[in-house]
Amino acid sequence: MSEDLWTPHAPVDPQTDLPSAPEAAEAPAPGSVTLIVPTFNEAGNVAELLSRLAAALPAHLPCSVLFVDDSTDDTPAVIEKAALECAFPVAVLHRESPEGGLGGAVVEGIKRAESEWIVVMDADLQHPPHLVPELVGEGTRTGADLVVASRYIAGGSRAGLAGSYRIAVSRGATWLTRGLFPRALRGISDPMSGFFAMRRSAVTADALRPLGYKILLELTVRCRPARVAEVPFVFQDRYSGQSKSTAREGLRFLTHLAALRSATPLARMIGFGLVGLSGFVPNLAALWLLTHTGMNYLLAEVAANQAGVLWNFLLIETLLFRDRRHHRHRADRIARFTLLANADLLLRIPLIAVFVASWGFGVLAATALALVTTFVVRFAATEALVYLPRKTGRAPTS
Ligand SMILES: Nc1nc2c(ncn2[C@@H]2O[C@H](COP(=O)(O)OP(=O)(O)O)[C@@H](O)[C@H]2O)c(=O)[nH]1
Ligand SMILES: [Mg+2]
Repeated sequence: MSEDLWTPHAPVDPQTDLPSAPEAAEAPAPGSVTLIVPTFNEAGNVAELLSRLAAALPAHLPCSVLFVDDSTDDTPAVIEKAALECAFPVAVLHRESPEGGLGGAVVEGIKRAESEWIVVMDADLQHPPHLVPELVGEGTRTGADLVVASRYIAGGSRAGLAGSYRIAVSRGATWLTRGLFPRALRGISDPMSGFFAMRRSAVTADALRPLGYKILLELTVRCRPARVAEVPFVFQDRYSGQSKSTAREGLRFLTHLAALRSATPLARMIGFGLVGLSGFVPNLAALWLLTHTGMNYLLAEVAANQAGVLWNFLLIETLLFRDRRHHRHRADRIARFTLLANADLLLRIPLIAVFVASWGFGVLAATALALVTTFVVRFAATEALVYLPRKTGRAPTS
């Protein structure tokens, strides 16, 4: 990662060419602002963005712009050139390895911001720059920790969202997200928005595990800002270049949702159960395939069970334990997970025998209780033996 220091540009009075006196602030005075702009190959947009920001930012709002850049083109050089014309400080943080994509870039920016407010906006002018002072002003006036620019309240619109397919996807994603996080997203009509202002003091940067585009969702669910406000905005057309969002980004979004939703042990256990249920499908499919190729049905049972185990492993790794994979090598995790899954079968039979013989349960009740017991034990054992940090604290080398 390479980092340029702030490019120092003191505000200048265009009449006298001397540093300008700050305008008389209206009460209450807004705090300082760091504008964080993630960029990925936006060379055609950054100069226009800076010029529109220069026109929009009032002199009494101390503002600096930090581009967090993962570009493979000359965007950083274009920013540096355009910054020479700006009356506010502009910096570029170029990342050699774009971890976490857009969300990761924003978190990198947040970690460096020391101002009272952070404003996050896209570089392609789909987020109108003239709204920056309004977002911060609304937060200052209402005492909110987070002010979201929303397309879904009166006065807002998603005009610039190209095509009915993208509108439908955006609407569906919004419904799904609000349904999954009704409490965390109370008062936020547009959790998919990438344009918002947040008080730096309300962000716990170390708690953030961003993945892909939905950084506002990450911030609201993990940091739980106490007070939230919204300002309507009209989503504009892209000024230049093309959207970087792909179908893969959609998959990342679903993974991100699962990771956020399974942050508590209870939610993780429910997810673990659902994944386990879904494992019946590959298990039965493999059984059908193997018996049709002439394999003995008992051998086929054992082999097909492994297909279910592998399916479960891949899903829980991606959806439930994404942040905890680095404590052990993948082969180590697979071996432990498979052992636990197979031990589950072995444990269940003697347990059923105990429930029937010693506790006087009927066979069905004993089987149901054994299933629940081994499920809970397997979940706890998976957490403890596969995904908890190792006692020695040694991380695997690769
Ligand atoms: N730093 C960084 N910025 C990104 C990345 N992907 C997209 N962006 C930026 O995030 C903003 C929104 O991306 P865009 O492609 O316009 O998404 P869309 O508005 O959903 O079509 C733009 O400023 C992009 O340059 C990334 O991987 N890293
Ligand atoms: Mg865009």
